[in-house]
Amino acid sequence: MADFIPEDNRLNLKVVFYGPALSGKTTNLMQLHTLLMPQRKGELMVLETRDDRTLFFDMLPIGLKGSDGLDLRLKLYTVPGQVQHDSTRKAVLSRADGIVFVADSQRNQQDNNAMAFGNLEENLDKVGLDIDNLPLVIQFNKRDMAEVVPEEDLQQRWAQTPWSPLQMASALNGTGVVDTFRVLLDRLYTATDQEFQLADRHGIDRQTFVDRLSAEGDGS
Ligand SMILES: Nc1nc2c(ncn2[C@@H]2O[C@H](COP(=O)(O)OP(=O)(O)OP(=O)(O)O)[C@@H](O)[C@H]2O)c(=O)[nH]1
Ligand SMILES: [Mg+2]
Repeated sequence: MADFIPEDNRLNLKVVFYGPALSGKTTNLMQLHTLLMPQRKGELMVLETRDDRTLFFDMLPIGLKGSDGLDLRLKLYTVPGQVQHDSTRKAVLSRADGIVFVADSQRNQQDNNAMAFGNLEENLDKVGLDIDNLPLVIQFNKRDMAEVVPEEDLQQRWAQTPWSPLQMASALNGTGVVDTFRVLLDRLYTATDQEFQLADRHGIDRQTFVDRLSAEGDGS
């Protein structure tokens, strides 16, 4: 749940990367950590892994105080995708302000995607969040792999949902990671502006919000 602290003029927001096991949630966070400007990000916490599988969560803090004075802080989390970690997923999901659902594009992973999306709907309900009112972006990752479902089929399949169009990515080489994040930020702005009057009260328009939280560095 977005949290405004008037004494510090600080706004805290939480974004969760959700999806089936091995879809590339941790890889998305690692790429954001690499690609975003150094001043905009803190340390990437990669917690409790075994064989590169997330057992608890990863977290990357992002944020910056602008000349407008508002200290915008975003915490990006990943959940563990493996089925057995459901109680951890629910805990990480609680009070989320936005979701990036990372699906796996490989043909043989489509049932796992559907199951994980159903699990997201279920857990959102359990933590008292309404999927229809939550900024949510769906990314189909691993486009570089053989045997992926064609983009056109995926776009068509999701066309009648509020989450169309889908974002395509190959997180392993960074493609589509920042773009996905910017679409999420755009949707997050709409929701946050409604609740906290970012434009009227803080002078922060959509472009400023998105750019401040997703400015890329020069690789140094
Ligand atoms: N070829 C390819 N491999 C990827 C891509 N994204 C991630 N991977 C690989 O897929 C494996 C799983 O990636 P992770 O980012 O750890 O997946 P995760 O969703 O965090 O998995 P859990 O923590 O178990 O839920 C790793 O070996 C990654 O290098 C991609 O776009 N293309
Ligand atoms: Mg992970």
